[in-house]
Amino acid sequence: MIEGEQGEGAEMAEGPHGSAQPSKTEGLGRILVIIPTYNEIDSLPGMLDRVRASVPDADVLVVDDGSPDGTGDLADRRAESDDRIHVLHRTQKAGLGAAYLAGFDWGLERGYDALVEMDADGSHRPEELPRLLSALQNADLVLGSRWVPGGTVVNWPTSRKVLSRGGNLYTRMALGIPLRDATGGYRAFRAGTLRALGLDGVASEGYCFQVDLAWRALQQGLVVREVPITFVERAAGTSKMSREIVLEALWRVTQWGAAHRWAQARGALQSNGRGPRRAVSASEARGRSGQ
Ligand SMILES: Nc1nc2c(ncn2[C@@H]2O[C@H](COP(=O)(O)OP(=O)(O)OP(=O)(O)O)[C@@H](O)[C@H]2O)c(=O)[nH]1
Ligand SMILES: [Mg+2]
Repeated sequence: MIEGEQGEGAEMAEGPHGSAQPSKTEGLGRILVIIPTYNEIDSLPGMLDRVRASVPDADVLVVDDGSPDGTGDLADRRAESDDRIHVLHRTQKAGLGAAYLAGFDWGLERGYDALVEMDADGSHRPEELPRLLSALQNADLVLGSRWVPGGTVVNWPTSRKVLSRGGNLYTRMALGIPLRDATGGYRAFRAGTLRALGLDGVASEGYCFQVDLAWRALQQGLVVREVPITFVERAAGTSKMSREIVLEALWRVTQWGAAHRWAQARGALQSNGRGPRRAVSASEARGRSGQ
């Protein structure tokens, strides 16, 4: 189930993006903000400061895949002086999806109630975190969305806008879902949502990981809300986006869409076939019993 327009309007009424927002996290329980990193030494310190200032009661987990630039060591130093910051070290770069799955496991094992996905490169503004969490009060999954009214991107070249909008249009059409931004990675999940998604079966790695989780949530009938965000192009470090990541998304979304349509068509055929048979057998049964 999707709650789009209504949810967006409600969120936008709370104030302009980036303005000081009262923290609306009461009732959500313990919150964990998961930040996957690979070579983000220039961006991470500022992000940690901003997350801690924006939602002081939330814990932060940095999931570092052995960054050669020392991001993991920097995170360790921050964790030593701040009880709310934690670090999960992994030995090699294994993709965004695998890093998040490890982060989710870490958080669920420790009993967190709400888990947030956030990039380290400044694209996801920590100041918008209270709005995402506030929306989670009435949802199972909240998507920070660049492509709903009120959402925007800053400093993106036209080529990236075309790729993101095109990818989302294709995803919407292939899967038959109304989400405007299924590829974005600024999200808040309830712990129960993550448990319901069957994370053991998730093999997607890049953008596709985000589509995979949103698609699973919709198929489970969970409440998914899109909330407008201002997405800012990274100011430091280098993108890990690659042609392989785009191709993976294209391939997997096409497969899921085809499988879904096939299941729908088979279901329709079967129920067409079953309807009359059921009626016949019922009347036969009545005939046999002499009614
Ligand atoms: N732990 C881990 N983090 C990763 C990996 N790949 C990317 N990341 C992190 O995931 C976040 C998103 O990656 P980006 O390179 O910003 O990818 P993107 O946002 O799609 O691309 P840009 O818009 O060009 O920045 C960043 O915090 C990265 O450091 C990985 O293999 N392992
Ligand atoms: Mg980025």
